[in-house]
Amino acid sequence: MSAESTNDLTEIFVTSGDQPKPATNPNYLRLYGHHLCPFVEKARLALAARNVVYQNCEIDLSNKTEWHVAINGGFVPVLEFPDGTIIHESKVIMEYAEEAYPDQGYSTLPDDPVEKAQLRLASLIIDQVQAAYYPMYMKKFGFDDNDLKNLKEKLQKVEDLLAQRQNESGFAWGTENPTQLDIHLYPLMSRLQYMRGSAFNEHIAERIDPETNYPRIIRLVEAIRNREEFKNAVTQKIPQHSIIQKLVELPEGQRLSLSLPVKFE
Ligand SMILES: N[C@@H](CCC(=O)N[C@@H](CS)C(=O)NCC(=O)O)C(=O)O
Repeated sequence: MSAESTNDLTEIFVTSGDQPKPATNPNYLRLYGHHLCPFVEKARLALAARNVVYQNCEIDLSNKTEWHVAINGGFVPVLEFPDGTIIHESKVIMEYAEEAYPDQGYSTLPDDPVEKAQLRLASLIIDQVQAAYYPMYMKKFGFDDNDLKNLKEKLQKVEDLLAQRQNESGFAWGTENPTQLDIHLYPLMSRLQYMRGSAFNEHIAERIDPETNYPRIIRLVEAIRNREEFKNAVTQKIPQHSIIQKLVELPEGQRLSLSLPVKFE
């Protein structure tokens, strides 16, 4: 790891708890993350919408360094600027990407302040879906009928929200380009779709059957995935399956943390 490149765009890896912090990149932003983290995925999507170039640094979250814990308790995403300034929290990074590059890519918010507020209000729905998703992962095969009912209700709320404005583009706000609402929805909704063919196929995917029951959600997921600028920003299906497999094999009561490397077969 000592030969890492800290002043160009070569991807770097922090894989052990005693690895020193890579020197600040004097030429580019650096995004500290993990390729399986849905919050990092939001940051990557927002940066990609604005066509922002950055160096990627993958962090082993099962083996945290002191310097990372000192930044924010050891969470990702973290964004570092060429002068060493650091920001974190996916929502904060999304807003930074939106505001700092008005002449690049496209805006992920409407111009009109009232529309903007309405979109932000609609985006809060993701917190409810996330709360319904959590037991599904944590209880694994102990996921019960009440959890399923709750999750289905929340997904129906998303489907109803999409029914208001989604058009042929597939994006939630009926816009030509994706908005922050799409970026908030995509990571969780794509994970739902990625349960197909995974260790959670029969237990969860079959019972939710998103393709039949939530066609608007699936259309949004596909619309995001088909965008050229997001090709390298979205989490891929095979790594997603590998993490579900790891979760399934995890001893009861143990917490899953995102390690490196993750085997993709
Ligand atoms: N509120 C944070 C949440 C980020 C978060 O939970 N990231 C997870 C990975 S998906 C993490 O860093 N976990 C480290 C840990 O649990 O110790 C954000 O939106 O950025």
